Amino acid sequence: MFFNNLNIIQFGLLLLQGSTTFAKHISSRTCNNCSCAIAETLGPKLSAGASCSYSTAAAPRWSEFDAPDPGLVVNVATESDVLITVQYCNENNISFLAQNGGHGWGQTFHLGLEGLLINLGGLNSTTFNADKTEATIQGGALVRSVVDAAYSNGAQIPTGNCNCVGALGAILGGGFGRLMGLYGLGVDNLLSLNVVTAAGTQLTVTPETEEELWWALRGAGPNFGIVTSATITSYPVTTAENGAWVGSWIFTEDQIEDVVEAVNDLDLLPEMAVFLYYAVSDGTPVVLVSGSYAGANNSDGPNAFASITAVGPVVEEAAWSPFDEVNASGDSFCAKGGYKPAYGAGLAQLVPATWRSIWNEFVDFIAINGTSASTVMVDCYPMEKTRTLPDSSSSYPWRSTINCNAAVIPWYDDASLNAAAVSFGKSVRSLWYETSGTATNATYINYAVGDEPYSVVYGDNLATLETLKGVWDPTGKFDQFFPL
Ligand SMILES: Cc1cc2nc3c(=O)[nH]c(=O)nc-3n(C[C@H](O)[C@H](O)[C@H](O)COP(=O)(O)OP(=O)(O)OC[C@H]3O[C@@H](n4cnc5c(N)ncnc54)[C@H](O)[C@@H]3O)c2cc1C
Ligand SMILES: *[C@@H]1O[C@H](CO)[C@@H](O)[C@H](O)[C@H]1NC(C)=O
Ligand SMILES: *[C@@H]1O[C@H](CO)[C@@H](O)[C@H](O)[C@H]1NC(C)=O
Ligand SMILES: *[C@@H]1O[C@H](CO)[C@@H](O)[C@H](O)[C@H]1NC(C)=O
Ligand SMILES: *[C@@H]1O[C@H](CO)[C@@H](O)[C@H](O)[C@H]1NC(C)=O
Ligand SMILES: *[C@@H]1O[C@H](CO)[C@@H](O)[C@H](O)[C@H]1NC(C)=O
Ligand SMILES: *[C@@H]1O[C@H](CO)[C@@H](O)[C@H](O)[C@H]1NC(C)=O
Ligand SMILES: CC(=O)N[C@H]1CO[C@H](CO)[C@@H](O)[C@@H]1O
Repeated sequence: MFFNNLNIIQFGLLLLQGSTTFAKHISSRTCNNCSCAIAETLGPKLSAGASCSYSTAAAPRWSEFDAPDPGLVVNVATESDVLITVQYCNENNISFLAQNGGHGWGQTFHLGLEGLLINLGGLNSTTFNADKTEATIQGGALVRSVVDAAYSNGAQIPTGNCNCVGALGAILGGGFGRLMGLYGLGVDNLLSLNVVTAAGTQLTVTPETEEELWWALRGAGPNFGIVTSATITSYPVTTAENGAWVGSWIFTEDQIEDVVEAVNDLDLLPEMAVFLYYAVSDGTPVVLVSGSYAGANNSDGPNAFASITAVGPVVEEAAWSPFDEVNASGDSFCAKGGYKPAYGAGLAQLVPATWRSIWNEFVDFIAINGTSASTVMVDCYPMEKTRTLPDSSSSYPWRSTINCNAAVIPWYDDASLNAAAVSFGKSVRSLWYETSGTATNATYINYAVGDEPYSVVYGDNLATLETLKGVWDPTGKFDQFFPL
């Protein structure tokens, strides 16, 4: 949905001129729909920096496939704006959804023109305590801004890998990233959460204040509230150590079995993470492996990935970069727009024959005109640190199960390809599940779609989460992301 930008109402500017001007301005426009009425009555309650828009242009999404299609976007500027907006929606029976990085690809969003999108993008600060051991991330901060803030404060914060993803969007589902071998999952590093609840109250949630809600938010966050800010452990490191060596290797199709076996067998030290992709390069499908080794600029990286390079890549690139420049998964994945009905699976192992079958499916799909940005990917992480905590420590269910998150991302601009893309996505996901090496089908919530049985997303926590949902959100106001 793209409305004209001219319709943007700058509440802040208008409020500075007084409420009479505001009313006059509104009445001078053709304003006879429900969204208009909301903007008129909610707008004056918000802070000066907030604005409203009938366009989603200021809050673009990564994928247009089944994307929320709100009647009104509220661009909040303060944490109180979130509270006021939720209270207003509750009083007026308006459905709402918070948007952060806009990368959620679950197909469970159903916000329509009668609904309101709360764009958290203005809540983007990351601040630190004096000794840099704790950081407070606001609800709309993107990975890029958190990584930049951490680097310039001589610290590291566990985030997702891609610059463009909402930092808390990723963390509230679990939070995988290249530093998790050292620090554990994102949820393991949270210290407290400022939350706007379904009841329209603002709570500071810690293990001491609200033990059950604390547990639920760390794995199923989007079902239980809007986190306006989170305090998280930050790890001071010297500038020399605040970087990573990243190697990228391209292999040819005939090497698939050897490459997959090498990635599967790789001894992942805590500093490491490894990524395997199928992608199209200069019109040709290729197999790409990328390896990350966090720490100072020394020779540990190449040694650690020697079993990968032994397979014989046709192209090899490697460099050490300071952490604010490390983004090996590539800004290319971040590109917004187009249709990307992605499907994901959690894996305990990578099986060469499965990846051969997936290659064949990939090659068939990208033969369709306009699909060459499509990709198949898997991220594997050292899990020892994460497994020092018990499964029961948070509502993220697959701590002791999943070593790797895989996703297939069909990517195109022509909606007539939707059916072919969905079929390709589901087929690849089935291939993964069949040889996942896990006892049951399991998918990390942030890589899931919504057509899976919810036990695949929530595991054995499903019943407990449903009970807590009844306590904290009995009328299902947070019902857009794998609703419990
Ligand atoms: C290119 C790309 C790279 C990725 N890389 C990683 C990665 O390295 N590690 C990883 O773990 N995941 C990764 N993911 C998956 C990612 O975690 C999910 O897509 C996640 O849902 C994105 O969050 P977002 O804020 O960008 O999206 P949004 O669509 O804005 O949010 C997704 C859901 O979370 C809710 N939400 C977001 N912020 C808040 C908040 N502050 N409080 C309450 N609810 C909130 C939203 O309401 C929505 O329901 C990646 C995804 C993509 C597309
Ligand atoms: C509501 O009115 C505004 C202002 O005239 C307009 O920009 C917007 O498109 C309308 N919304 C719908 C859902 O018709
Ligand atoms: C609230 O809105 C929903 C539709 O969005 C409607 O079904 C329901 O009847 C409304 N409830 C009240 C009390 O108006
Ligand atoms: C944070 O948001 C403000 C207001 O939208 C913007 O001007 C600023 O550039 C953003 N900062 C970062 C680090 O993204
Ligand atoms: C990392 O070390 C290598 C080898 O000493 C050197 O060539 C390179 O310039 C260094 N990179 C950075 C960014 O310092
Ligand atoms: C491929 O699609 C583009 C538009 O996406 C179109 O311009 C082009 O003609 C198509 N090519 C073929 C061979 O169909
Ligand atoms: C797991 O996924 C596979 C492949 O999609 C499917 O055949 C199987 O029925 C699923 N298992 C369960 C228990 O749902
Ligand atoms: C290696 C790499 O992809 N570096 C990129 C990291 O992000 C910055 C800013 O987005 C880019 O300029 C770099 O090219």
